[in-house]
Amino acid sequence: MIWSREETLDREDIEKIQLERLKNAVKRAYNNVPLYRNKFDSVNLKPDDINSLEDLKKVPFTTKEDFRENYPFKMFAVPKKEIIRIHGSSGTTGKPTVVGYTKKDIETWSELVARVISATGVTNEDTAQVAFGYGLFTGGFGLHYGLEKVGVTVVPMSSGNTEKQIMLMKDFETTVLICTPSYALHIAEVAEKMGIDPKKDLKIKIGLFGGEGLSESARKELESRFLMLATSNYGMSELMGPGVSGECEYKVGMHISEDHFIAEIIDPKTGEVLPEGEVGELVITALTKEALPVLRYRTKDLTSLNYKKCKCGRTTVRMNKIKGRSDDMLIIRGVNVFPSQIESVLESIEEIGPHYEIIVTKKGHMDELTINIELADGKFLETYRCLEQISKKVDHKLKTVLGLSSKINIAQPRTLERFEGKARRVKDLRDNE
Ligand code: DLL
Repeated sequence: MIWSREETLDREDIEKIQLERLKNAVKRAYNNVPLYRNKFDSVNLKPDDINSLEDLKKVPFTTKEDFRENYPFKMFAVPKKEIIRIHGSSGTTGKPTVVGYTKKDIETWSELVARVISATGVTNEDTAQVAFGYGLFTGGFGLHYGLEKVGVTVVPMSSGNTEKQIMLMKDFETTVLICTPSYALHIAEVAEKMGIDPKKDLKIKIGLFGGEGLSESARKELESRFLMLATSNYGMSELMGPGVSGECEYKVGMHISEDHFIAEIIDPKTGEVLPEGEVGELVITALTKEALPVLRYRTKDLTSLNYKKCKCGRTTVRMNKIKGRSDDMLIIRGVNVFPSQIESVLESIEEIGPHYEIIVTKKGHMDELTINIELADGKFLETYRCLEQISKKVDHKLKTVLGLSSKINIAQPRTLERFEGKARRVKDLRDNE
């Protein structure tokens, strides 16, 4: 279902709205946030110089470091008394990236999430279990308000407590599961251990998965284990949280709400804007955020854009699956390795499941790459030859793609670490040695 008329506007009409809102967003940022005033002044730019969407290219980028340096509230463009909510994303180290919302921001956020939810086919007839954490993380509350706006019956279960989660899913006849894909896979396994067959005993028909990528193998596994439509949706705290984009029932890219966000793809090295279809770093300008204006935010997420009208009737630009992050590149023995390359190799091998670990260590002066994989099915454990063949296959394919040899450890089904939120699959232990 299409929630808002704005999702189906002609390009000309979308751009008209974008330009008007962009001019306002730029003025709001320049007049109220010293960081933006300084950035504009440093390149001799005034808000009045922005007169077309093309002019956006003149605006300097905003980065995660800007948030860190302006911790906690210096990015806010409104007096503190107008802020009604604070969220934050935990960085790997130290202090969180802090974001704030006015009353209107919360309304906008709910609207954006309502669109993402409706695009998957969820309606007010549904019961949705939110298994994202409620707290500083934007996942729980973000989805919650959007679901209420659509009129869905919400079960605010939060993440964890998996057995109870499953019991309630069964008793409440939950039809929509909302969490990270990693956690959904874990829920399926725990259910089976409890003697509950997710296909028969649960009524989940739609999964709204986000906060991390949904690989095609994980999608396939979730769809067959739950008999559901598994969809991916994208967002980030700095841009509001979930609700930036989401897949419709056709699962051919995530629709971006363009009346609220302008998306660009840049070359992460040069900052140059790339044409439609090319892969690069996603840069987003938020057009309507009041509390915390964000101009040309470098998300570090690598993807490409597609402006073709979708079969669902939406005209909004779609972003393709995130191919990795520009900052998650590992340098192993001088070779640039993206975890997403390893994931796509593993995905292509049917004997192994969607859980894996990438471990980088140092032996003397040599970097070592170890990949822990898990068998999809215990039957492969039966013969040593079988295991050896799988291991050789993985090593060979990885060598072809990465140009590096790696050590492959094969674990029994259900033995690698499982996650209740976002999975942490890469462990670079070189600094610890
Ligand atoms: O993860 C917001 C969110 C919550 C989105 C729930 C969707 C559902 P952060 O914690 O700030 O915010 O992390 C943002 O997560 O830059 C991506 O790298 C990654 N990410 C989020 N959604 C997806 C997705 C939330 N669908 C960071 N596919 C982003 C791939 C995703 N990566």
